[in-house]
Amino acid sequence: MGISPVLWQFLNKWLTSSALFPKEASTIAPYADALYFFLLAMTLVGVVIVGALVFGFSIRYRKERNPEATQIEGSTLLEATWTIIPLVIFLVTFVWGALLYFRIYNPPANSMNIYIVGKQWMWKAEHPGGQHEINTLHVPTGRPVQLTMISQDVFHSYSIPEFRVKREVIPGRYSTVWFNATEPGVYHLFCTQYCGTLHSGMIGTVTALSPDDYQKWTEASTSGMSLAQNGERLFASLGCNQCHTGDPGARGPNLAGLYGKKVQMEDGSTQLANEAFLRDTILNPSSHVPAGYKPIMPTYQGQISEEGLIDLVEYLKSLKTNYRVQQTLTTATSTEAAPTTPGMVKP
Ligand code: HEC
Ligand SMILES: [Cu+2]
Repeated sequence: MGISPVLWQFLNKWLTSSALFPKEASTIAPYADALYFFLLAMTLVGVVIVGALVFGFSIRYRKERNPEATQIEGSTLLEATWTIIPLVIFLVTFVWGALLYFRIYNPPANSMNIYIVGKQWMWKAEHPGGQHEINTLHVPTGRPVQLTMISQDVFHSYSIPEFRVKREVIPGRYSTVWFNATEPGVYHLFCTQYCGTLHSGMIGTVTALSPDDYQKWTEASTSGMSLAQNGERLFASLGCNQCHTGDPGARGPNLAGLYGKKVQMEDGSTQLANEAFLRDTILNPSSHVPAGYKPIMPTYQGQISEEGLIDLVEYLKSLKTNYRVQQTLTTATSTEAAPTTPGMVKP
């Protein structure tokens, strides 16, 4: 920051208290603002210099004082100056912006993950413990929170101005963003991508709670089943376990420990088994055929909701050893008679 911290705090306080600027409520916010104010300051400097020159020259070289136009052949020094100084400013802005970009788009490895599903016209949030929310999001302060987001229909954009968070939410693909909330409070949540008639109503609140209060909130709003447990039930009711038994001779590959691995594909390439990979193998299995297997897995396109896919992905992520796959086989027989399964697409 170019200006003194005291002056900075004063300016910031004044801007937020006069409602000209959203509060800074995440660790990234001061950094985003510093760049923003730098850009603003450089723009003002440009406006002042150009404005003063236009104004001054039009007086100094007015017709009465200069009836005959003078031809000036140029000055290398002058031209070099007005090229090099802006170039340095732009390069500084570029490097600064790139560093900030990487900070904003690379979640720390220890972030907790919350899923967001956008649809016309609401925001659904799914916590790992199975808590569901609509148009609200509860997060703890003081730790990095990653949002893994996807849209069920059109493009949306998830924006929390006080956290300086804004990211596109795209149909068919996970996008992520992260923040570390610094102050407990209730903040605005907006959709910032025009998404149809009720776009302006696609708003909500983000509640940042102290770690203790967050703990209490998760306990109070639990649905009894974590995402992975929901996924385990889906895995059984969709018949995934008929092929993915975890046995060496099974028709489908063993899924235990798959998450985070580099998978050797039939065509010789390798693919990283991340969330996007797991989701896509369920929808487009033929584009992810591991070496040694035949493309016999059916596609589940149109049969599982986005929430169901999240449950399955969380279940597959939780499969560290073969033990749970085997356990699923027993669960399968006991849930077979269940009439409806959460996560299935409603007809
Ligand atoms: C008919 C048998 C069959 C069923 C049913 C089946 N799969 Fe598969 N699965 C396979 C086979 C074979 C492969 C590897 C070749 C391919 O992708 O088609 C595979 C691949 C996968 C992979 C990638 C594994 C890797 O190592 O790259 C995942 C993840 C997966 N299946 C999950 C599921 C889930 C979740 C379900 C249920 C919604 C399911 N499968 C249902 C046979 C099946
Ligand atoms: Cu929207």
